[in-house]
Amino acid sequence: MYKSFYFSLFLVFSINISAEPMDHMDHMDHMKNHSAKMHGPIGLMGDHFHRKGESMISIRYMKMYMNHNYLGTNKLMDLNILELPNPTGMPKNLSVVPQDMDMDMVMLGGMYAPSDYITLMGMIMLEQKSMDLRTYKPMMARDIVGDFSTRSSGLSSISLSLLFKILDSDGSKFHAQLGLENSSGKNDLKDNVLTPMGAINEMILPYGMQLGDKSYTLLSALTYSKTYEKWKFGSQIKSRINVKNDQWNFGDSYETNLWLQRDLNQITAWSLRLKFQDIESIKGNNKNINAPVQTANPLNYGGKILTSGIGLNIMLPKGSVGLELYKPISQDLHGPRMGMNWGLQAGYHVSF
Ligand SMILES: [Cu+2]
Repeated sequence: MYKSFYFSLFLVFSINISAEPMDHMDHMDHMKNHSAKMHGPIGLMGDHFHRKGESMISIRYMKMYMNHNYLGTNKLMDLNILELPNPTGMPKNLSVVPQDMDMDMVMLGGMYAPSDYITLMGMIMLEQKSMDLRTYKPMMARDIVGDFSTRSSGLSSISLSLLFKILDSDGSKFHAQLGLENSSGKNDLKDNVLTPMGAINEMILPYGMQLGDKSYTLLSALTYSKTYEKWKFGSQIKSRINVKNDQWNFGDSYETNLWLQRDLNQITAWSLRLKFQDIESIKGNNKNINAPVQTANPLNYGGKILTSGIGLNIMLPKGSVGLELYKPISQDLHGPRMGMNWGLQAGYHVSF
């Protein structure tokens, strides 16, 4: 299936080469579309391309809060998790249970179009993660030993992409993205952990708390949008495929986005978005990551997640701001793992 995806990418590039240059009507069309819905919902990446000579910089802040454990589509209580085996060794059962997690990210982005057909896009991501956990006795009555928190922060990843324009006429825009992401964040960070025996040990943090996986990922996407007066409809399919790792990597993922935007007035547009993600489990492992906690198992990552987003874009005298709030509609997770409760993204773009 993904082979045919690449074949169609190749096909659209070939068509693009033979495409005719932009005519006067297209230019008029562009001016008419200069509204708050010129950019898609703020949480989308690479949703638009630029015209020759244009550049853009953006800063975005993203937050995600998780506070429930799932196995498939079912919510789990701590009690259920304590009954599960510990695949990493002793003790026999899982004994440390994640309670909640906050992820805060800052993304710095730049875009530049050396021609009407190609836009370069670069992104740097900084991340901070913090997780609260509860430790239980490893056997017998499984009493609570205590609570503790772990934290990590720093550079997470850098990416560079090319966006290829395929179509831009009559309010329809269609483009492809091809890029490479280097997850350059540290993959061996340590923090203090409360063990089931009641000791505090410094240990290498589980996969999900690391800032990166030292891998390279191929990014590819196709984006289509259609503007019709006050309305705009958009869709994007996207894949992230790991091409080179160091011991382990976060799983490949496939994502589909559908969104609808409507102008509220000259400078404001609201949006509704549906995002479907299919994320694979972690590939490979680090032998030093072993603790009686679900997150130390590479299989307990990923799943199928359908998320809704409601957003607002506002044009400013210089640039524009966007806000989007997220709530999952359904989660079928490779658990036991924590699922998202809510998220948000806020950002500022300026073009020149
Ligand atoms: Cu841009």
